[in-house]
Amino acid sequence: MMKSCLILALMFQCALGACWLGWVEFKGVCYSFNPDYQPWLSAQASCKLYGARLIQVDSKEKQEWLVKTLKEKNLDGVWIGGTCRLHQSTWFWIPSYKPIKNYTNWSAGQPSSPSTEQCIQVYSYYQYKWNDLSCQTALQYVCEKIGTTKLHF
Ligand SMILES: *[C@@H]1O[C@H](CO)[C@@H](O)[C@H](O)[C@H]1NC(C)=O
Ligand SMILES: *[C@@H]1O[C@H](CO)[C@@H](O)[C@H](O)[C@H]1NC(C)=O
Ligand SMILES: [Ca+2]
Repeated sequence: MMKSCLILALMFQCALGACWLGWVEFKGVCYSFNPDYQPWLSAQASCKLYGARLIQVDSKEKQEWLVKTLKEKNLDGVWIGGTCRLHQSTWFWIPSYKPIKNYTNWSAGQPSSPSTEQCIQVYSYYQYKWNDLSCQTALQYVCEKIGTTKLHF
């Protein structure tokens, strides 16, 4: 009985194009706001477990939605998916390898130290604009489901 209820519930979510329980929808994509603290690589790996990636903040609209939701969820200083750890002078969204070029929102004076601070955080201290920070730092993080909201097993 429990099992069939669960399956029905999942099918229902698929049909409605909704997100998993605990995930939030924005423009047809699902996001999870994770309160645990992880270095950037572990955060990316945690997202991947759910068929997701760290959030790609590639528009003003998405940036503003992210910040509004961080405040609602009481998260701060989070990892997003940008890094220059592959090429020190080039910032990419990983894993899509989309160059961070058309849209950026660095805080004044950032990125400050691309040789040692190679991952991007969004932090209230910088008015929620972007700061480059050592990827080893353990931070909260935001995942986004890649592509569709469909559930894959
Ligand atoms: C940059 O980020 C701040 C804080 O989220 C936001 O208020 C502002 O609109 C953003 N600016 C642009 C150009 O996206
Ligand atoms: C940047 O914008 C240009 C012109 O609007 C567009 O052709 C290009 O595909 C964009 N590049 C990325 C990486 O989004
Ligand atoms: Ca910095």
